[in-house]
Amino acid sequence: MTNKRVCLIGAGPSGMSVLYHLERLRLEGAIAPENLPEVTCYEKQDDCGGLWKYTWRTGTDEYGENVHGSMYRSLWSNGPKEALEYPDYTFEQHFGGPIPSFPPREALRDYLWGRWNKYNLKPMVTLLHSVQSVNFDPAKDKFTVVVKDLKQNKLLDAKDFDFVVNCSGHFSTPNVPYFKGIERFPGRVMHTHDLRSWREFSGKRVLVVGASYSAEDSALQSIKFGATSVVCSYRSKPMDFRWPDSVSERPLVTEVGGDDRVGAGGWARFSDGSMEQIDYIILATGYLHHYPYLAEQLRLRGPNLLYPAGLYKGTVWLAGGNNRLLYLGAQDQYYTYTMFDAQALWTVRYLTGAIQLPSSAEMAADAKAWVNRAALSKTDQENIAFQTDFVVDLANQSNYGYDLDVSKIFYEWEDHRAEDITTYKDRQFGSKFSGQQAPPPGQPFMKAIDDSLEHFLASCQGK
Ligand code: FAD
Ligand code: NA7
Repeated sequence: MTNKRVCLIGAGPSGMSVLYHLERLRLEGAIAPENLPEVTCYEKQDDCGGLWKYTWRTGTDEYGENVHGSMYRSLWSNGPKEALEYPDYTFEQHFGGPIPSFPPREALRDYLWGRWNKYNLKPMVTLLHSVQSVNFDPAKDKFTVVVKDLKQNKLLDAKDFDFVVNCSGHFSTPNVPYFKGIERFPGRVMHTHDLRSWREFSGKRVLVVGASYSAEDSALQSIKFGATSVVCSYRSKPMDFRWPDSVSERPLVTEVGGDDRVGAGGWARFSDGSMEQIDYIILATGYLHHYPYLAEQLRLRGPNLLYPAGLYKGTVWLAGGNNRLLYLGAQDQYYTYTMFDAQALWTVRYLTGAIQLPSSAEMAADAKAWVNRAALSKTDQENIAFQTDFVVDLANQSNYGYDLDVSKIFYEWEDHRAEDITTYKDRQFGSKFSGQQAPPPGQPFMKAIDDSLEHFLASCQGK
């Protein structure tokens, strides 16, 4: 009997956690050789890191692939680092001392790499290879996967796999709604997926559509970089933060328009009948679950939810009944790195035969119970409690070895956000795993412009 063959798609935090636990357990001798799967990890970018690998590109890349990156310059962690810290690799271990609770993107990326380098994971990733199609062949009882070698511009021969682990992320294909008149709006219209720099908003009046994390950050970053005003337009409910005077909220935009003369501005009308003069439109309207390479019957669809339907343990794709397609990181996210990590260890235990699946009926009932509970979760507090239970359940099932519940940190973070949305990233938390209390940042978030690791570390030391 040959060992199971696994196709792992994507080398972001989720995919790398699968490689991490597999290699860790292999080195610990915890997996019998006959249970060790043969994993091939395909990553379409030229390096590991997923969204944390910044790219200046937008649209399509040099190989004609859709650009994966949705992160922009000047992105600081939106949650405290203490809420995403790996228990077996703390920030203190990585940086050799305390750092503030809200680091910029480069510092988080550096931290991720520190953990990946512990087991020299990069050579295990086949970079610049984009998965083009995944089909399940019932006759062979295998997945058939076609991959494109981007550098050679060549489709490789189809390969058979017993399992597919999809870690391709779901904050990469923008959800782009239409608003009446938008095709004649005289200013720039962009989705946050394509945002890279905030400098162009200096001196401008900005309309932000959306009322979630991207909308919040777009409003603050625009102001930070000199926008004169920001109007945020919500579909369901306002963010209702204590905004600076230059930021306001309106109900849903119903129409936009403007004057075609060069240099003239535009306007937006809202469902309460009010109007605003605007120069730019930022669509902070979220992302689509978009897996065009997966066969129809394997594709997860729908909105961004804490528990997408049809996934046992939020991971095993139930439709079709072969239970050998897994999705990691497909949830909406309060917990991030540690949630992916618990999911990854659960996945590794399943792939190596240490976790056995219950009957189809039991799996469907379990998934449905989570879906039903998620539907009843409305407030941030309830959502955090929900995801905590989800993560802890996965960790318990997979013998994770640490208590991943950091709900208290998230509750406190929500309180800070409600107190003052402009200063919550300047607050400090204590680490559950190192015991270390974070120092204040070198500069307040609303003043910090240089997002480089060097500058961040220098400003920490300057404190
Ligand atoms: P991703 O990071 O998206 O990685 C998926 C990988 O799959 C990519 O490398 C991609 O190239 C690859 N891939 C996709 N399709 C294919 C294919 N067909 N073939 C081969 N490879 C493929 N989280 C936080 O914890 N803190 C934050 O401050 C934070 N800020 C965020 C800001 C923005 C703007 C966005 C969009 C997200 C943010 N997140 C944040 C959440 C983020 O989703 C997670 O931190 C994390 O990156 C998800 O990891 P992942 O591995 O599941 O997916
Ligand atoms: P989210 O959290 O999925 O939020 C999307 C927002 O966009 C949400 O407020 C939606 O309103 C709004 N939306 C979606 N469609 C429309 C239309 N048609 N009209 C108006 N508003 C709309 O995405 P984010 O980009 O904010 O965050 C994703 C990740 O990136 C997150 O994990 C962060 O870490 C960064 P709704 O409330 O559904 O009515």
